[in-house]
Amino acid sequence: MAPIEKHGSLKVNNDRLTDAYGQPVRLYGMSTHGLAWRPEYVCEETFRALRDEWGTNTVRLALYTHEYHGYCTDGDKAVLRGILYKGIDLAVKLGMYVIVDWHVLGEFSPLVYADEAEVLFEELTRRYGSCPNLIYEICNEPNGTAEWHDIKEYSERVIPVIRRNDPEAVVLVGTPEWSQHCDQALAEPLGFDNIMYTFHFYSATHHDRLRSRLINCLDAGLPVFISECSMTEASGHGRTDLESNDSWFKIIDRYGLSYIVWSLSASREESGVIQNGCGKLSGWTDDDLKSTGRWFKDRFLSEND
Ligand code: IDC
Repeated sequence: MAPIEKHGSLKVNNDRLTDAYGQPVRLYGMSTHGLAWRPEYVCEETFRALRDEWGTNTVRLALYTHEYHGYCTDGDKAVLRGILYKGIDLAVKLGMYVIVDWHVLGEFSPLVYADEAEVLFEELTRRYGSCPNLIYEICNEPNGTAEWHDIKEYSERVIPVIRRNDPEAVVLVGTPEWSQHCDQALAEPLGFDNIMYTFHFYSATHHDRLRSRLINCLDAGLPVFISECSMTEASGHGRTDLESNDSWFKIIDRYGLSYIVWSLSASREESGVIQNGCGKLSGWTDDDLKSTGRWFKDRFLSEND
């Protein structure tokens, strides 16, 4: 049964993501790399493989706003929107959940491109309205000088735009320092329903200090969604740390968290789960995957949701 048939439209009940039947539900799957970098994976063959060969229920579409032909810099908006819509339409066709990720990163603060965000989310929600598959992630990773009050101000602009056309949609909100400061959201949460705050980890860089921060927030009842993680260093390169990764996944299991893995790409970096040079769009064997790909694929297949 397709994920959407099983769970229908999602809601945030207290601190939990729940399905149309009021049962707790967990989303898990792969994030694309930037849509401008790797558009080839936004195709039916790949999404079908993610659903049927890897057992995932969600795909995240990363639309960079700033870097490398970013949507708000030198990217071709029409082309990028075309790839984004294609990805959403495919996920809907295959009954998967789809996270539209407004990939704030190089510009630090989501306020920099807030006008463009309003335009895109207005257009998206007009187009997809009450489609239960969509989840809106309005700022991937604020960082640098961006503080929680900037993210709040931005959210208070963008969330009402989304709510006008899609009143019940689940919205994911990033936090300062590359979505690691969920404690600041806990201290001063947003005044909207159906919100989850994102938390990102890269197991070889992030250890106990951040795990404790996350646990404190979860124990205090903050709704948290891991919309990006990997077992590499935060650069996306370097070694993997299996032991630290196991500690992170113990938390994911204990609290029933959703998690999305960075990234579906055959890049030179270890976080790109497919071997550099492998051109396949589906049917990846273990030899076609890096150690990250093998680990996460096994993990997805062990989910029994
Ligand atoms: C990285 C990509 C890399 C690209 C870079 C651009 O893997 O190919 O050159 O972005 O700045 C994040 C970000 C995500 C990063 C990833 C790895 O959300 O965009 O991707 N990462 O560095 N947060 C922590 C790690």
